[in-house]
Amino acid sequence: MSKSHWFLATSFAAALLMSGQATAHAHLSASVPTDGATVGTSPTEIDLHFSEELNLKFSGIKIIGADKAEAKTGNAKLTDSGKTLVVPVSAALPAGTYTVEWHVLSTDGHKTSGSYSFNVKP
Ligand SMILES: [Cu+2]
Repeated sequence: MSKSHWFLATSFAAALLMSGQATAHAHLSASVPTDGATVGTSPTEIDLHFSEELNLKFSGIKIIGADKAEAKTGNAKLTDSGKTLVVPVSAALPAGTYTVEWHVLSTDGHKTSGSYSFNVKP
């Protein structure tokens, strides 16, 4: 095999491998509070459980209140073999509806994002 043919063959193999991994990016599989939940007291942290291991540096959330104000959060960390993103809520959330906007990078190099809502009871 010539050098250029070898290059083509390895590129093709790499492309196949990468397309195989495309189905493995991180999907949100569970959260605390759960999607649509109404909780009696403000959560002290938001837990997002994903299907894949995450890269913490490029993963995070925003907690948006009804008035579009962003709630203050602490430093995120990973647990559960890197699959669960834990974000501390810095100050108690007043009663209302909150949207969690998340974005993550899984260790296979794919970015995913989404959002869900929960309510804090008055
Ligand atoms: Cu992926």
